[in-house]
Amino acid sequence: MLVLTVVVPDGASSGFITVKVAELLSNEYPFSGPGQVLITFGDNGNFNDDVFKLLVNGKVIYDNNQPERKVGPLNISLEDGSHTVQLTGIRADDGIATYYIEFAGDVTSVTGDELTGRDLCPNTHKWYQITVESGAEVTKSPKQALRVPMILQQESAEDTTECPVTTN
Ligand SMILES: [Ca+2]
Repeated sequence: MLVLTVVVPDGASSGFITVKVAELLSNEYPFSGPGQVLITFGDNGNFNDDVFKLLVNGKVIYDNNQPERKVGPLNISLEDGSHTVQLTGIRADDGIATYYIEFAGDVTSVTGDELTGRDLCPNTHKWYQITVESGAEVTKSPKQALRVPMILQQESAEDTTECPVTTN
């Protein structure tokens, strides 16, 4: 057996590797790199005041104490298989923690909590189990199926708050 060291070009995520010697072509060797998952999340309430933290497989991906309408898409490399995504509430000053999360890229399924809501209160969590399959993005259609359009949730002072009110 002959061992060859092959450098896969940047940007190639899956396909076949062949070796060409003179005019002779080898067999095709299937190749797939890690899956590329795109995660977008934020505050979709009409008041942009809520703060969330994102973890994937227990590792902090995004942690910033500023309310954001839209964080991402964050590009995360993940091996094929099942992975855990966690969105944690950090701040919801008005007591209504409006959130959304979207998955795109090499994701074939998402299960778990609601992808949008108004109850991601401080120190609570939303959990998602995603299945990653490298190269899925190119074969999947339509990939928008896993995404929710940004429609702002209405919040007003008359609304009942979803989060326990803390007095400092
Ligand atoms: Ca809010």
